[in-house]
Amino acid sequence: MSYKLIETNLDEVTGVASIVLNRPEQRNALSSELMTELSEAIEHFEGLPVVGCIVISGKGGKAFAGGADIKEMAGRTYSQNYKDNFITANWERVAQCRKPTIAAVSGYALGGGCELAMMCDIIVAGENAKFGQPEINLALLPGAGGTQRLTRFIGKSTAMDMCLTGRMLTAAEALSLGLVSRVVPTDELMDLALDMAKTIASKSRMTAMMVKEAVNTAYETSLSQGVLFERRAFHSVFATGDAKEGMTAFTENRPPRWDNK
Ligand code: CO8
Repeated sequence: MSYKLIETNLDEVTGVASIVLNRPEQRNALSSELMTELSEAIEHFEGLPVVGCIVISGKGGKAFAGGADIKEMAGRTYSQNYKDNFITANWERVAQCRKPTIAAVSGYALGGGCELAMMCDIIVAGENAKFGQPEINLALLPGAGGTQRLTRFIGKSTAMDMCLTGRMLTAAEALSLGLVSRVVPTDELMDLALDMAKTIASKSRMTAMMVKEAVNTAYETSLSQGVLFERRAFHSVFATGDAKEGMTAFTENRPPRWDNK
């Protein structure tokens, strides 16, 4: 598939797919055209059995993404937004991807850029990363989960601070708050992200998808419902060939062979 505003790559040996947001001169601003391409690429990779993990990053190093495209949004009206359900489907497609996703953030992840990163399962960051929800400076508010996912991930006080003052978190702050899982020197970021993706892709694909579903359920349900969901998933994973293979391989002291086709 060929795209204008993103670059994609698939390593069929490791099962790692990567998507690079490619508007560096516009700080990878998330225009509706770019988001359409991104959701198409996610759809494509999700459907390929060979893909075990998807890494999303931004070209140029200065920004993962500077947010939704303000120049494009400036002309929109309330009725257009309402009638089109303003590009929501394309944005949510990333969150709905059933395969594990990693956001590799170098530079700015602002507004919709921060929201896009939070739609991924894991965020890893270079030391130069900055996370923010500066929509308030435009008299806008976050529109793709910034008030909701951010609050669940880092708590009310810091989320309010970011959304009301527009202040950005450094990579170190984001790490200490649990927004990102790992921070490395910026020039090591892509190696780290691709390596993590390779590790994830080397596991049982089906079980990795079940793990993702179970962890995400923690954000959608009460604790008792979530624990019940997890228990049911745990019971059902015994019906898969991979779980049998994993436990058998352990008892036979050999590496497992997953049914990842
Ligand atoms: N939209 C459009 N263009 C942008 C954006 C953006 N979000 N960010 C940067 N650019 C453009 C600049 O206009 C500039 O273009 P040009 O060269 O043509 O003038 C180019 O990128 C380079 O920008 P800078 O010179 O400003 O680069 P710096 O490296 O100095 O600064 C920043 C980078 C910090 C990212 C800065 O550009 C900035 O503050 N950008 C705006 C950040 C922002 O306000 N983001 C929030 C946008 S609103 C939003 O995301 C709402 C999400 C709702 C989603 C809802 C979906 C359903």
